[in-house]
Amino acid sequence: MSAGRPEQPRFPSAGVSLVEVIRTLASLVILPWGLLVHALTGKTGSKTYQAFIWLFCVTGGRMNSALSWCISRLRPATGGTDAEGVLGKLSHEDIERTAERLRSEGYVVFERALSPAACDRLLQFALTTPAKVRRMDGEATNEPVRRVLFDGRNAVAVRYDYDTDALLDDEDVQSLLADRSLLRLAQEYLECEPVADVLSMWWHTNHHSQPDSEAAQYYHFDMDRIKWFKVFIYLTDVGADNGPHSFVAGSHRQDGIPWRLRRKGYVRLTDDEVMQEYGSARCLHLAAPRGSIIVEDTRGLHKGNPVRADARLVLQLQFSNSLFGGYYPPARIAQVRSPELRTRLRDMPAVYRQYVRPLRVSPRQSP
Ligand SMILES: O=C(O)CCC(=O)C(=O)O
Repeated sequence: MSAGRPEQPRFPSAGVSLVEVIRTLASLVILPWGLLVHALTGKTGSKTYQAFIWLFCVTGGRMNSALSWCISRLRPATGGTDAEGVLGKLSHEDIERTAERLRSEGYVVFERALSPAACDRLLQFALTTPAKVRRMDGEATNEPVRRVLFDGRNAVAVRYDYDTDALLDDEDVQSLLADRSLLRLAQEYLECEPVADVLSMWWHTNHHSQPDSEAAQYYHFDMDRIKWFKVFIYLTDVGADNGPHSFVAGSHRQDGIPWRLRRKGYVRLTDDEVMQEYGSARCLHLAAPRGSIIVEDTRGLHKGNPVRADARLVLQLQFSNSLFGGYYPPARIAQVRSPELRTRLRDMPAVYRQYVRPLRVSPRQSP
């Protein structure tokens, strides 16, 4: 027991303090109201969002499962077919198997899935498009946002982020957003019609060798949505020294993160805390060549490792079962450049409802 800090009253059998019980009761009142407001306005208030995160922590994910069950009944997936795309030529059985693996392990790696030509083009995009310099631990929060061209020999920060609007204007990114294999996997895993909602690309550099929490280099779980998966695409080779992505296998499952850690709330965790709980065999460091894709349920504990050699460039897509949750500023598809996206916007417009789209999606041009 830590010295000097009064113990909170506890419910001995449940290992829950009185403060936690009160917070849970308040969250149980706030969340249904917030869900109704979201259904009517599309907005999630900050109190509702806090209640949502806390109820994930208290229920070990059961609340998310219950809400996901409702969503899958309201907006059932239309899938059931084969799909060819960046993950390969997948039969319906392949897709079911991959979704099952995602359910049990929380991640699946597809080595060298994206073509070298697409990696080259996306790398070129990253080298010619200004990126936001991300604030590092200990830096003032009120500094104006700085956008610079990334220079690998003279990195000024640990992390550089690209604007979603710029990414949405790139043909390769558009093709990935419209990729049939990713969309089918999303339908299968989320058990509903998915929404493509968070899109980002960033560099991690060796600007300093300490883990930086602003750059997501401490273990954490995400709780932006009710259910989702992320698609991390390595656009540079990632070896042990290039900050491989780490994931704790199975920690995305119900009670996959123990109450001891969940009761801390939405915080960053040290390697020691995570190692003590899971042991090194479950803490995976996913080094892989460029073009490799990690599909991952980031409800499980994950992080980027500090870079000790060349910088790492990652593109990340996300597919979710709802837009309820964290706020992301509106982003816009200024021009539809990818024929696949043009088709998908016509056939599955709801998948892209997070993004402002051109008023009219022109029909496919005949050659
Ligand atoms: O960079 C990584 O590998 C992890 C990134 C991450 O966890 C995040 O951006 O939330």
